[in-house]
Amino acid sequence: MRKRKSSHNADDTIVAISTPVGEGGIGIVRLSGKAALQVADKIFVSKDRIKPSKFKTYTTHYGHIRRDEVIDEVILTVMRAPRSYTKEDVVEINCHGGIVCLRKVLDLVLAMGARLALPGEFTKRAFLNGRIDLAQAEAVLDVIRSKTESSMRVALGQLEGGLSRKIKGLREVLLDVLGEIEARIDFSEEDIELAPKQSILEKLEKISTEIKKLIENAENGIILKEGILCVICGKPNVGKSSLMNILLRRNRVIVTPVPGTTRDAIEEEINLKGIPVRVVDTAGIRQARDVVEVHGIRKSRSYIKRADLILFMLDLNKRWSKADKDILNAIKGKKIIIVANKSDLKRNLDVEMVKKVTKTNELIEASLRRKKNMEKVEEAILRNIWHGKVLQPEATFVTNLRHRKDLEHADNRIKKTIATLDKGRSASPEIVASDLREAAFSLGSILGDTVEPDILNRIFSKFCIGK
Ligand SMILES: Nc1nc2c(ncn2[C@@H]2O[C@H](COP(=O)(O)OP(=O)(O)O)[C@@H](O)[C@H]2O)c(=O)[nH]1
Ligand SMILES: [Mg+2]
Repeated sequence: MRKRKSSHNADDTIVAISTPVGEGGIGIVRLSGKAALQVADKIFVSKDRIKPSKFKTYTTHYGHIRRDEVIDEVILTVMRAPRSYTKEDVVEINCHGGIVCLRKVLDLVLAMGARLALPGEFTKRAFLNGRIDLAQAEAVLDVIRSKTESSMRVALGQLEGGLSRKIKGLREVLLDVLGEIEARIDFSEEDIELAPKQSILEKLEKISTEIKKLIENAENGIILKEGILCVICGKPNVGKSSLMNILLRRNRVIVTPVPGTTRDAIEEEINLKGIPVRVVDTAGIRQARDVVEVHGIRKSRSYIKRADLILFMLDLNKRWSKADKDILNAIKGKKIIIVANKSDLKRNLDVEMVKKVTKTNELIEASLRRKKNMEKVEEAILRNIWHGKVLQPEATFVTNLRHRKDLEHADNRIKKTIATLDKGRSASPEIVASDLREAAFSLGSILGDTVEPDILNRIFSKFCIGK
């Protein structure tokens, strides 16, 4: 892969503490750049007095970091360019994991002429030096932040270049087509009819179908990565907190027979068959009795606004009431699952009427006390997340909004071209070529071949320092 143009100070040798701040068994100070080995030579004393610049690549050495006095007892690893994370000379110093000694080693390295790395700068260099493309660089962050095994698997797939290969393939076919069309521009005053139109159309249709598949799957990919927000609503005492505890499989929230027990919204994350689901137990929405409840109810409403899915809880023992109606109003327009609870008690709720007024058939009768039909609630949540589709974890997922936008833009241009070509003789090769060029540009921007510097900065600023 060729070297990309860097926006700033790529000649500096950068350094950062690459492990999380706090007490740990070990902490790592990482250096990368032209002077990494010279800096290491100045501060590292190995047992046999050999300097790091003489170490073989991918070897590890015991010794001390010292200037005037010993600062820490460490293990130092050298990874020489170009076979390293950044494709530059990299030195990693495994120190004792306390923040004081890590800071002291870091300060010493800074004093020897290295510069503190910006967030994500190591990975940015890996990208700029052409070891990975931009989609892969973004996947590094996704791997670090994965919340479940499934999302981790998808991120790793992207890091290993699964998505990139697909995009690259599509882009190559597109560039071929573009080449054919551009050749015509030079040769004739005639319209595109002179080109082998049928074969061009077929190729474009094929690319468009592939892109569409990726876009369709993107919704799932983004869910897999970000998870969904699932909010439990209902009037006081219907069993919202009981449901929260059952979903979490622990007694997180206080459950009592007193209406209004939960006064604040409580958010926790669960792993539902690989999907990170943020579940929120809310204060029951009703006429507030005091100022605490006012705030609690306000928070409930704000969560409802942001929710991807609402679990609307009802009490089978109680008739449909104004309180239920108010909540139904508050959750209008949201995807809802109704959990009609307390099926162990006498029934007073007209379930058929509820289905009618809520316009949903997704109603589960359950008894949280008896743990009856609990798995049905979880199944319904999953069904709603995937719209009834079966998730294939091996598929290539787009998990990134930026990628989805670029794909949509590319597909737009390609569809426009197909429509123009379909119109027959009136197609202007110049316009067709310019649309396809734009489409190719969008695909290239996913890989980072054609990306704007400020987009780059935005992407890497989300990283932590040291990655
Ligand atoms: N009989 C019966 N009582 C339940 C059931 N689920 C919850 N409860 C009781 O209803 C009361 C209110 O429950 P809670 O979860 O605090 O409701 P919330 O106010 O909606 O959070 C508690 O006394 C629970 O023990 C159920 O399935 N059957
Ligand atoms: Mg509660």
